[in-house]
Formats: sequence, C-alpha cells, structure tokens
Amino acid sequence: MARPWLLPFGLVVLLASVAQAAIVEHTFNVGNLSISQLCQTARIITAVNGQLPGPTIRAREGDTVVVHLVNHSPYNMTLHWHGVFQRGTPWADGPAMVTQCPVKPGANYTYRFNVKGQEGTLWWHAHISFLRATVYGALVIQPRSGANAYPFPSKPQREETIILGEWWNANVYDLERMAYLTGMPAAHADAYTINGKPGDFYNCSGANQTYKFQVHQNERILLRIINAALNTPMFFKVANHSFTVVGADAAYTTPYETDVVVIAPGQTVDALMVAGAAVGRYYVAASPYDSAIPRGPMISKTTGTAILEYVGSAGNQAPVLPPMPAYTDTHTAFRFFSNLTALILPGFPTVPLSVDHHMFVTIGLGVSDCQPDQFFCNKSTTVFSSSMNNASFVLPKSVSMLQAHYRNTPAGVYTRDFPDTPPVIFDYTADASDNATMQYTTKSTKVRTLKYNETMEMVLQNTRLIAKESHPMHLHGFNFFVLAQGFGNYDHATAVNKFNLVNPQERNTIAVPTGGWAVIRFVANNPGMWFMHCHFDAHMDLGLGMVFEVQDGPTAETSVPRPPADLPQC
Ligand SMILES: *[C@@H]1O[C@H](CO)[C@@H](O)[C@H](O)[C@H]1NC(C)=O
Ligand SMILES: *[C@@H]1O[C@H](CO)[C@@H](O)[C@H](O)[C@H]1NC(C)=O
Ligand SMILES: *[C@@H]1O[C@H](CO)[C@@H](O)[C@H](O)[C@H]1NC(C)=O
Ligand SMILES: *[C@@H]1O[C@H](CO)[C@@H](O)[C@H](O)[C@H]1NC(C)=O
Ligand SMILES: *[C@@H]1O[C@H](CO)[C@@H](O)[C@H](O)[C@H]1NC(C)=O
Ligand SMILES: *[C@@H]1O[C@H](CO)[C@@H](O)[C@H](O)[C@H]1NC(C)=O
Ligand SMILES: *[C@@H]1O[C@H](CO)[C@@H](O)[C@H](O)[C@H]1NC(C)=O
Ligand SMILES: *[C@@H]1O[C@H](CO)[C@@H](O)[C@H](O)[C@H]1NC(C)=O
Ligand SMILES: *[C@@H]1O[C@H](CO)[C@@H](O)[C@H](O)[C@H]1NC(C)=O
Ligand SMILES: *[C@@H]1O[C@H](CO)[C@@H](O)[C@H](O)[C@H]1NC(C)=O
Ligand SMILES: *[C@@H]1O[C@H](CO)[C@@H](O)[C@H](O)[C@H]1NC(C)=O
Ligand SMILES: [Cu+2]
Repeated sequence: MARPWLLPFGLVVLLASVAQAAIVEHTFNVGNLSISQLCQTARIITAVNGQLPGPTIRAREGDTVVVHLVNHSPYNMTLHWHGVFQRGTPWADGPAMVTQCPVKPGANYTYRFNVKGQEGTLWWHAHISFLRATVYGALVIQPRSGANAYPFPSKPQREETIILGEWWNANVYDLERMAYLTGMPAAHADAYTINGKPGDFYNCSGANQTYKFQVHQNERILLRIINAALNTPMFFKVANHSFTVVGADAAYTTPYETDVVVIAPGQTVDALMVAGAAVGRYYVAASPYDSAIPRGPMISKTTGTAILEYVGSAGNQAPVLPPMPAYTDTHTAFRFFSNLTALILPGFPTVPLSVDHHMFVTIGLGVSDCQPDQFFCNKSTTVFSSSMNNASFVLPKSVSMLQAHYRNTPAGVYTRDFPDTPPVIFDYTADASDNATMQYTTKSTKVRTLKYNETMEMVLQNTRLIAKESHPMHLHGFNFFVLAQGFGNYDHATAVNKFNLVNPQERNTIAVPTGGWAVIRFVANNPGMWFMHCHFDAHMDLGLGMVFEVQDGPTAETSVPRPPADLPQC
C-alpha cells in the first residue's frame, strides 16, 4: 500500500493485455538451403524459410496456431509440434504414418491446433527420416495475460531462446537410408550447435559460426533452452553464471538453483539467469552426456559454444570457458533430472491419485532378422534393432495409423496386442543377461488401446541388452507425471514408498536413467493415436516405440473429428 497509484495502472495494463485468443499464422516453406558450416562452403540442407533454426512461433496460452507447410524439398515431409497436446486436433500431430501420410514434394498441408492449458517452451520439428536435424524451431507459449503473469519470484527483463542441435557434414536423409540399408548405426554428428552455429572450437570456425547475444549487467534473462539434437543429451553451462530453473517441457517447476542444466533430446528447460558477473564475454557451452554402458559407438566429444557479451565489454576480449562435466557424468545428470518438482498452481492439472491400468515396459536395444531389401541380407544375418517389451516397432506403409483407427480398419495396419509386461522376466540390468537369445526381437506394429479418461501408470525399465543407456522417452498427446526414478531393476515394494504424489514434475520426455527405471502416470483424456518413442532418432528408427490408441469419449468434443480436407494421402 506504500504506492497505491500502482494499482489502477497495473489494472489497466492487465485489462489491455488479457487479449482474446488470437490466431497465430505462419507459412513454412520447406526447401533447400545452401550454407557454409565448418569446413564446407556450400552444403545443401533442408530448412524452413531459409533459416537454421527455423522460425520461432510465439503464441499466448489459448491461441490457435495455423501453419501452412509448403514442401519445396525433394523429400517427403511432416511437422510435429513437440509437447502440444493436440486435444481435438489429432490430425495435426505430425509423426509420419502414425497420424498422417507424408506431405510429398510439391504438396502442402495446413496444421491447425490450439495451445490451451500449456505455458512455457515447446518446439517443432520434422517427424520423418532424420530430417529434424535441420528442420526445427522454437514454439514459445506465454501466459494469456502476458509476461507479467509468469509465476516466478523475479520477472525476467529479457528472453533468449537457446536451441541445442547436432550438425553433420553429410546429407542426413542419405545417412538414414544408409543406416537402414546396412543395418549399422549412422555416424555421429560432426559438431554440436547452439542456435544452428557450432562456435569457436571446431576446424574452420569463423566469424559467422558462433551465435552471440548481448545483455546489460544485472539484467534478468529467461533462457528457453531446447535440445533439438538427434541423439545426444547435453550438459549446458554459462561461464561464471548460474541458473534458477523455473520450467521444463512447458510445465512450471519449483525454482531450482544449479550451475548446470542437463537436457535430453526432446526436452526443454526454462531457466532464469542474472547477468551478475563482471562486464565481459562468457562462453555459453553445450557438451555431450554419453550414458552408454559399456561405451557404444564413439560420440563426438566436442563442445558447442555461443558467446554471452555484456554491453560495454571489449569485442575482442577472449571469453571465459566454463569447466564442463565429464561426458560420462551420470551423477550430475541424475542429480538434475531427479531434483525437479512441479510448481503447484491453480488451474493446472495435478497427479491423478487413482490408477486404472499398470504397465511394466522394458526398453532397450537388440537384434532382429535383416529385411530382404537391406544390403548383405541373408538367412544368417541379424541387424541392430530396438524394442519395447520385446516388440520392435515398424511404421505401416499404406495408410496412417490414425486413418485406420478412424475408419476402424486396423487389419493389415496395426494390432491391439502390445503387452502390459515383458514376455520374459529376467535380470534386466545384469551383464549376464546380454546374450544372443535375449537380444533377439521381432518387428510388429502393436498398440495398447485405452478407454477415454483412463489413468495409466507405466514403469519404464531400461535393459542391458547390447548396452545400458538413458533413453529419452517421449509421449505424444499428453504430459505425464514422473513419480520416481532410480537405477537397477525396478522393485515396486521399495519404489512405491518413494513415489512423489504431491508435486511430481510434469514432462513430455523423460530421460530414463541408464540401467534404471522411471515411473510415470498420465490420464488418457485425448482420443487419437499417440506415439511413444525414444527421442534418439537412431533408436526410434530401429523400433524403440509403440502407440497408444485412445478411444473416443461420450461427446463430439471427446471424439476424433473427421480428417481435414487437405490431409495428405499415401
Ligand atoms: C535440392 O537439393 C538437392 C540435392 O540435395 C537437389 O537434388 C535438388 O534438385 C534441389 N532442389 C531444388 C528445388 O533446388
Ligand atoms: C496448397 O495446395 C493447394 C492445392 O494444390 C493450392 O491450391 C494452394 O495454393 C497451395 N497453397 C500454398 C500456400 O502453396
Ligand atoms: C579438425 O580436423 C582434424 C584433421 O582432419 C581432425 O583430426 C580433428 O578431429 C578436427 N577437430 C574437430 C574439433 O573437429
Ligand atoms: C558471413 O555472413 C555474411 C552474411 O550472412 C556474409 O555476407 C559473409 O560473406 C559471411 N562471411 C563468411 C566469412 O562466411
Ligand atoms: C570464471 O570462471 C572461470 C572458469 O571456471 C574461473 O576460472 C574464474 O575464476 C571465474 N571468475 C570469477 C570472477 O568467478
Ligand atoms: C538432488 O538429488 C540428489 C540425489 O541424486 C541429492 O543428493 C541432492 O541433495 C538433491 N538436491 C539438490 C539441491 O541437488
Ligand atoms: C551371409 O552374410 C554374411 C555376412 O555378410 C556372410 O559372411 C555369409 O557368408 C553369408 N551367408 C550366405 C549363406 O550367403
Ligand atoms: C541368456 O540369458 C538369460 C537371462 O539371463 C538366461 O536365462 C539364458 O540361460 C541365457 N542363455 C544363454 C544361451 O546363455
Ligand atoms: C524376445 O522374443 C524372441 C522371440 O520372438 C525371443 O527369442 C527372445 O528371447 C525374447 N527376448 C526377450 C528379452 O524377451
Ligand atoms: C474425464 O475426467 C474428467 C476429470 O476427472 C471429468 O471431468 C470428466 O467428466 C471425465 N469424462 C468422462 C467422459 O468420463
Ligand atoms: C513418400 O511417401 C509416399 C507415401 O505417401 C511413399 O509412397 C513414397 O515411397 C515416399 N517417398 C520416399 C522417397 O520415401
Ligand atoms: Cu533410445
């Protein structure tokens, strides 16, 4: 009450900014872009509107987003709006052959959806082949009444979107084809990027290869960090600065203080940072977290960087590089992932306390028979494969799964027998379980059918087949609550006592601890076909996925609507 004149002023601002839901419309021209990167002067990549990363979509909670995809590229294309619930708009979700046939070269498709009941940082990316390596961008959802409504202790004065990525000195579509044809994993990335640029620590790094942004001393900045890398979880630091994490996957978190952010492919982290260091230049750095035990194919152990430049600093001053965690630092990764909790706010969902179904699902690598069209394929060759509950997922070829669901003609497209438990109970994380018999898996397109509004509790159990690894599991169509996570084989009797049923973090992608497990819960309040898969493209491609088929509810609003007129056909 010391300054009562602020009240009417604040009210006016509030009324003016509680805008009606708007339509945020973009045209995304997907096509060839020739860029100079690392030591190549003219690599042709596939990109949206000639930009890498692609355009940022900015909306307010409740807005409708309309994106016209026009495909000038030589490849089949689809776009996915990562983390958007798509309630009532399942035809706009985007994974190729799950919710739509691809948009062919020369064709177009309009994605229409709303961003209701979600605030924070999401993103969009291609959901076909490995094309999301260069077809990606941010999707920022502010509160309906604007930035003043952030539920943070101190409001940011500026925002900065930081998208981590991977860069190949190769055509990523061809990489995916070769990986399939040879049955071998694709080569690792040549560089890590921040907002499309690799930074100062690579060969041929030049003036145009480092992303820079400026701040005023003592400014409060909201960093919207997105991991768009194909296959690599990242450690993220800014030299001489620390963060207060306030959100993850567009769900607010209890403020969490840390000097390192850990972020798996598919995840986002919103972090407040105060520019409280001496006027100067500081590196913003992203280095890999390699969770594979034993170590798999080598990853690139390089560091992608950007530069944080204080206004008033000498432009030629050498920036300070932060010490990064070792690339095998599972302890730091687990500490970050396991310490996040939700910020409980009125109007946002809380964890469901009753459960209708339980699933126990093993996830991991293996081998399967080669396909006749693969190179070197004969009766005695197996190729790398991956699976959930020993079912290795393959996409259908003739029609999308959502079309088959809508017409109720699943025959020849998918089967409703995805198992609730693994077919064989074994010591999932023991080295001794890793033998040829256990590694063997077979291909199928299985779904788990759920009735509208049922609550699912799922244990995700990593295996030691081929290798233990922290698989970032992403669920389309829903957020889930993370009740608990740990290492080794899941033991319900001890884990249940550790369930957080008060303020568990809400996410769309969980990095299941390497050689460990995580327990998640979600409410199937969204009819449609919802892909759940590893967000390492290398693993998804090998079959680490499954689909939830959620049946219609009792009303038109709770049923899959008829497909849009321009839905691509196969
Ligand atoms: C795009 O680049 C590919 C090579 O990657 C080329 O074959 C194709 O003709 C190009 N398309 C256009 C429209 O320039
Ligand atoms: C999309 O395709 C339709 C039909 O081919 C065409 O009428 C329309 O102009 C196209 N839109 C854009 C933005 O290219
Ligand atoms: C730079 O090039 C050399 C020679 O090709 C290579 O050995 C080295 O790994 C490269 N460094 C980076 C960071 O890519
Ligand atoms: C840097 O980019 C600018 C414009 O984007 C371009 O004109 C210039 O040639 C580039 N310089 C180098 C060294 O690539
Ligand atoms: C900044 O960070 C560097 C690298 O960790 C460290 O050597 C230096 O002492 C720090 N400076 C200040 C003022 O904290
Ligand atoms: C985070 O989690 C670890 C266990 O992994 C625990 O030891 C630590 O005290 C927790 N708290 C913080 C603030 O990191
Ligand atoms: C099958 O392929 C493997 C590996 O390419 C080769 O060593 C083997 O001789 C082949 N066997 C037959 C029966 O063709
Ligand atoms: C493979 O591992 C499983 C589980 O540990 C074990 O039951 C089985 O006997 C092993 N088979 C072979 C051939 O070693
Ligand atoms: C998976 O199923 C195959 C049969 O299709 C079997 O040979 C293999 O041992 C099973 N592996 C596991 C881990 O259940
Ligand atoms: C679904 O659950 C919500 C929340 O519990 C409830 O409001 C709604 O009535 C339910 N709908 C149906 C059809 O069960
Ligand atoms: C593109 O998608 C169509 C199905 O819509 C498929 O028939 C065709 O083989 C695909 N093309 C490529 C190059 O994958
Ligand atoms: Cu994986």
